[in-house]
Amino acid sequence: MGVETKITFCRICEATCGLEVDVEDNRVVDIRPDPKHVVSKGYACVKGTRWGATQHSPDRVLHPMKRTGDRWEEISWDQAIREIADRIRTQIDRHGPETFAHFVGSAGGAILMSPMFRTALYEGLGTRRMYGTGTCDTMNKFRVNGEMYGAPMRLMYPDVERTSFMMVLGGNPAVSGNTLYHLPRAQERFGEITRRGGRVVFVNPRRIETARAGEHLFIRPDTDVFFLAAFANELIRGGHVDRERVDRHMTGFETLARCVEVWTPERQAEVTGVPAETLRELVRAHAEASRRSGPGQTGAALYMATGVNQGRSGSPCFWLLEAINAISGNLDRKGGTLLGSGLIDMGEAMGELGLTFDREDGLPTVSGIQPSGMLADDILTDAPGRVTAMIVEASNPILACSNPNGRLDEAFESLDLLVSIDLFRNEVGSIADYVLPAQTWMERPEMPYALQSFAGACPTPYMIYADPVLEAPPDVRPEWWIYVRLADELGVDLFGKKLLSFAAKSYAKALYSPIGRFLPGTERLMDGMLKGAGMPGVAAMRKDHPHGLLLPENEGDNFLGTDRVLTRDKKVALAPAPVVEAFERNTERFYAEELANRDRLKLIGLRQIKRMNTASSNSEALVREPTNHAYLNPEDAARIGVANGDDVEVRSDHGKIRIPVRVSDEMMPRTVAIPQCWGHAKADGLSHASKHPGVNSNLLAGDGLEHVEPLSGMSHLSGILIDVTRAS
Ligand SMILES: Nc1nc2c(c(=O)[nH]1)N[C@H]1C(S)=C(S)[C@@H](COP(=O)(O)OP(=O)(O)OC[C@H]3O[C@@H](n4cnc5c(=O)[nH]c(N)nc54)[C@H](O)[C@@H]3O)O[C@H]1N2
Ligand SMILES: Nc1nc2c(c(=O)[nH]1)N[C@H]1C(S)=C(S)[C@@H](COP(=O)(O)OP(=O)(O)OC[C@H]3O[C@@H](n4cnc5c(=O)[nH]c(N)nc54)[C@H](O)[C@@H]3O)O[C@H]1N2
Ligand code: SF4
Ligand SMILES: [Mo]
Repeated sequence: MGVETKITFCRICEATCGLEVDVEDNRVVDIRPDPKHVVSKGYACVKGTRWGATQHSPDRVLHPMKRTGDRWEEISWDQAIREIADRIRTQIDRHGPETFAHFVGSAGGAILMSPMFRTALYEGLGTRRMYGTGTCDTMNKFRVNGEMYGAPMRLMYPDVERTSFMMVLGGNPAVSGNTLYHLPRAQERFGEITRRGGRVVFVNPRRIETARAGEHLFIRPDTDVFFLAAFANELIRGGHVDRERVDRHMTGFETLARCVEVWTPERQAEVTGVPAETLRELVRAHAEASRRSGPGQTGAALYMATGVNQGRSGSPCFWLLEAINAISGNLDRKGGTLLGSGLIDMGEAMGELGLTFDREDGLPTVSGIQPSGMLADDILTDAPGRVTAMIVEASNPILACSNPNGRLDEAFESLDLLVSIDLFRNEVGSIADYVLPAQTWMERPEMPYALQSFAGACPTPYMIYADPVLEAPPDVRPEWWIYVRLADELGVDLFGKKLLSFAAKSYAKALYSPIGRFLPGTERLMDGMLKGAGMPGVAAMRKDHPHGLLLPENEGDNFLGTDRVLTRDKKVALAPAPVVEAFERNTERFYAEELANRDRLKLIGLRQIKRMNTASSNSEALVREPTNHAYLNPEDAARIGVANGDDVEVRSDHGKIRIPVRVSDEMMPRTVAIPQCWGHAKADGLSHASKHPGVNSNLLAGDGLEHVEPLSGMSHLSGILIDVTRAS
């Protein structure tokens, strides 16, 4: 056959970098960055270029598997679907529909077809128990967008290409590939802001890799709310408010001003560690940039990511951040923050999924996602409606979610039915009743999902379509197919429409029968979506734009004062009641606690370039280190009496772990970072990962109502109080 080079894009993280893949006999021979990709322009990281080892891992699950005791048995799809459907039915008959839950992980966020059919199946069965790691990373943003702009998917992004002042709190885009807006080549693009005379400031308890592109400012974990409140207050007191814009397009300014007025630069400095004068100087620079307008030199933008989202004040923080962008006149303006447009208007389309209060504990379900921090409670409770059956798609919550003292292991083990849809038998798969083998991203046709294709959160607007690079092994299936087959077996109507449901089920049944190869693939659906939005269809994208198609730039001035503001009065709500109320209820109390705990250590996470959550730990091409480490500032290490390589015991209110130390002046004093998503001690299907399991830091995180942010259902995963001692 010889080697053939195929053009595609990586779907491991949100950067979705362009790739060239050399393929021979349906095997990856080499992967390189695609120099012609219209946005990533020759950038890709090692996770993308070394994907071959994961793709062709001997551990990959290639057939439906059933567990009986310790024994795994290969079964047919017919048997798997029949038995799983039977057992779902039994549980629902016994306990009601809410007993059957779903959990989706971050890899699920890149799969275009799955969400539609997954939701249709669960809605058809009448259950809303759909959990996900969305409540580990970003649900606070969707909640606040709903409150301020009228829909969770009204998601602004910073205009990185034109801004002259950018501040990034709690993200490390050069390593993470960024989140909630498209930014491959992050380091280079932030560097360009500096080169054209602007400023980029990274506010972070760790001197992060990305900070090499600009300035870095230490902040004590989980204190951003005080910093942002003081920033807003200084901005208002200094007269840097765009009154005209505020009066015309926004409500609640006076309430906002009243909320922040007690938060002076001096007061915040007591707990954040950011000197009052530094904050004042930043506000002046921000105000000056906001007034500027010139080519490549206009506007200011604040952005925050998971480090802040995972604190106790994730929603109030995002509210203050968005309010600062808005009142300073930077919202909907070049160089500030913009609302993109995608193939559909996701804000409108997802409206009703935005926010529901279907839980008895009063926690909201944001964007249809139940709080992962309540999952163990929801399983282990005796109350009617408890969860007894669950499908986990593309996730490994046992390592990824708060798991105080192993409580989540216990919860999963107690389920009457557990199904994992995955490439591997991970920790969840190992205790599941069935593991169903999924396709990898190289085996699917795709456009980038949600934020890019549908919401257009792209500073450089573009579109791309990629054919499958490899033919999938004969017995693996796309996730959507599994949901449709289950719906068929359970007699559930999809989308509440008999005819459409019948068509989907017949199609799924025929797809893997002898006539399957004559049927059109799912790219037909994508073709419809593209053409429906006035873009070239799949054939033209494939032929004329394999490296992506650049779309018109977003010039701003297309949101405020238009129907795209989805609040009832069509104005941006600067003081949404539930957020203001939470801010007022908690902030003084949290401040007092911060003052009392100033000398204690706090734990944060650390993403590493070679590891994608738990999903790349089995890659021989990526992971060689035997374990993760606890990173300590030299001052703290000396006080505790430890040096590089010594073991420490780390204790929180929820659990304890033992882990070796690395001493690093990248860390802020009194802050300890431990890379999360290690601790592969129990997976029976990850042969490489089990040789260097490392330690699960989420055994130290709490769960239940007290450790879930009440506005958004976000888990408290960053800024956890800990004690560290030398291990005996
Ligand atoms: N302390 C702390 N904990 C954290 C975090 C933190 O910052 N600090 N981050 C949190 C965040 S943001 C997240 S998103 C979670 C991540 O946790 P998860 O969302 O659970 O994510 P992964 O480990 O990336 O993926 C889990 C599984 O997806 C499988 N997979 C990969 N591709 C596919 C596919 O195409 N189809 C299917 N069916 N399966 C696939 C992989 O084999 C892997 O087993 O961790 C959270 N945990
Ligand atoms: N290499 C790699 N890339 C990934 C992932 C991965 O596991 N590995 N995971 C993917 C996923 S699921 C997601 S959601 C994204 C996340 O993308 P990012 O949000 O960019 O992720 P992180 O690198 O964890 O950045 C969080 C930062 O917050 C800082 N921080 C912690 N606590 C605080 C705080 O209280 N205040 C402030 N200001 N900063 C704080 C941490 O030091 C860290 O640098 O990354 C994705 N990309
Ligand atoms: S940054 Fe790395 S993992 Fe993320 S899309 Fe690009 S190549 Fe893939
Ligand atoms: Mo995430």
